[in-house]
Amino acid sequence: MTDAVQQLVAALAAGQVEVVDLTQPLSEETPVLRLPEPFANTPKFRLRELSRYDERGPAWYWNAFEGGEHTGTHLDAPIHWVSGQELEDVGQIPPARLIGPAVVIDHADRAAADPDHLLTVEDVEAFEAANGRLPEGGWLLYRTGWDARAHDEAAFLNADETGPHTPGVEVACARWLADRPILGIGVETVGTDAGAAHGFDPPFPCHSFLLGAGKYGLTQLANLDRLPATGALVIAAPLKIVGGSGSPTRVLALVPR
Ligand code: 23J
Ligand code: MN
Repeated sequence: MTDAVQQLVAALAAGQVEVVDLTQPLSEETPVLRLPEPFANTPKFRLRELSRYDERGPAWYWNAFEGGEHTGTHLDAPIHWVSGQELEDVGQIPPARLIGPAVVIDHADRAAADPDHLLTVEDVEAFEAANGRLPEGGWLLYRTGWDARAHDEAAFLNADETGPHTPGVEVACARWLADRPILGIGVETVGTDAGAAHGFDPPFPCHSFLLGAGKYGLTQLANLDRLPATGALVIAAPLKIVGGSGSPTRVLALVPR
């Protein structure tokens, strides 16, 4: 008899478990959210070279980096939103809550037909009827195909004179998800809310309801098309920023093969 961790080690070595990287590359090209006036905006990710085997450091290469907490693939902690202001900051999230099962709802076809497409309660109930309940202590990952645009900021943000047009979640669905026993929602877009969600009632309902319920958001995910509808295990590892509202995050999925 081997223990569960040894079984996982053996399954990884035997190729019975694949590691899928759900993280987008982090660089100066990584698209970031753009809020309208008068709101403050987040800086882009940037590397500043300290030395590269030169007079500043003859045998070593290293950089300083800067960027917003909410840059690229990142986690939103409950304290990010006013509704969760008394709840956890990103450094306080219990580590056991950074590992959990995930299900994938795939609306890539619908988001391709309508960039303002919204997930509804009925959609999630139909998913549950076919696949079982949303996982307790796990993620709802919402595939929209938007990851294919992540290398092109204009296509990714998809803004025109009426504002950004990217898929998201209906107000009633965000309210309903906040009552489920999930860790939170993960998306492929720049934020967990739809591009048009500044005009919803309440504005930014995913942020408002889920973070207010102590849940988390994961954004700018990649490779959700490589996950099964159920059965993956997700590891989301944000930096342990003391007092932070969120952090760039390495997100990995373990998938049975
Ligand atoms: C601040 C204000 C609005 C939004 C956001 C941040 C995010 O999407 C985020 O990264 O949390 S919509
Ligand atoms: Mn965020």
